[in-house]
Amino acid sequence: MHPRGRANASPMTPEPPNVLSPEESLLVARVKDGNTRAGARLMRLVDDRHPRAQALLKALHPHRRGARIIGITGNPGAGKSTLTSELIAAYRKAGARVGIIAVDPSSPFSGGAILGDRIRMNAHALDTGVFIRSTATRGHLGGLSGSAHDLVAVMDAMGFDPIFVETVGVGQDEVEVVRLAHTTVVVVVPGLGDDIQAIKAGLLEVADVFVINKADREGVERTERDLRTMQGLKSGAGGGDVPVIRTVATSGEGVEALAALLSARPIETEGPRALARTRYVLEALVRERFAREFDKALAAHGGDGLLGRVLQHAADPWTTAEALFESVRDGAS
Ligand SMILES: Nc1nc2c(ncn2[C@@H]2O[C@H](COP(=O)(O)OP(=O)(O)OP(=O)(O)O)[C@@H](O)[C@H]2O)c(=O)[nH]1
Ligand SMILES: [Mg+2]
Repeated sequence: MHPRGRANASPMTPEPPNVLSPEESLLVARVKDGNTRAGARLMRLVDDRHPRAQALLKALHPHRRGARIIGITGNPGAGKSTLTSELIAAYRKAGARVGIIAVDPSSPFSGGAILGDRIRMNAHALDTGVFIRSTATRGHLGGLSGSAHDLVAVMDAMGFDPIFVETVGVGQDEVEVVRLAHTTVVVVVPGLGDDIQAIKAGLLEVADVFVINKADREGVERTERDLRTMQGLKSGAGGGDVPVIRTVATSGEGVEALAALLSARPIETEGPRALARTRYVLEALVRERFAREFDKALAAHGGDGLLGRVLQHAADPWTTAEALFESVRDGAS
């Protein structure tokens, strides 16, 4: 019943997983040389969680260059994509090749967001010095996505620097994904008034820089004051450690200043912050792997049938979870 795969593949001597075929080696070589088509191909494999993607990423790893990674997050419609597009222009003017990863929160309601991003960044569509990619926050099976990180790795090896990761700050996972960045920009807009608390605590926590975008609107002063107050409350001191920059993304106002501020920030390669970033990346990769294995284990244990038994109290959740965990553990080796 089982298809044998390639005719010459012996079941006793499986292909060493990390050894690349000549075609795969060529693909990796092209990616590190910055070839756009090769890069796009590898990113597709990464996004599809193709079985060969990891081996390719591992081979690419020695060619990473250490690009600056900038996270951009904020409430829906705050102007993140417009701002990113302006930042791209600023960095392009300075001669940089810029990568952008637009993270889709994978909600059924966000179908238009990515399209919107694409249109807003259309100005850069024909520029080979700009690479724009979209991806989903969650792995296909609900885990925290490791693919944003993997796409960053590919762009970094291709020589794009800086790399922007834009994500909508609506849920924990969506905010969390910017933790893989060296610097996180949180975009807010004026006019929130008393509702500034509507900016999720999670958003405040990840901010290295606040941007008050749409500064052409009323209430900028108040928003800035509120932000500084919240900072003060958080740090317990005078606050204000986190810089606040005003922009009008639609006219480009303030964008040069923002780009200058971002470029001046050190890229931390050691210390607690760098370790936390690394920890996040590893956790995302492990969780994603776990989510995949969990789904397999659940299916192997009867899928909906098993869920039904737990639901009907015919099986207890603890014993069932133990059995599933053991399957995940044993299957993952
Ligand atoms: N008045 C004003 N409008 C702006 C400014 N920046 C962006 N906009 C408008 O705000 C709307 C949303 O902008 P986007 O850049 O798509 O916002 P976003 O945060 O990327 O949106 P999502 O990705 O859907 O969360 C667009 O209509 C922009 O033209 C600004 O500085 N001032
Ligand atoms: Mg956007």
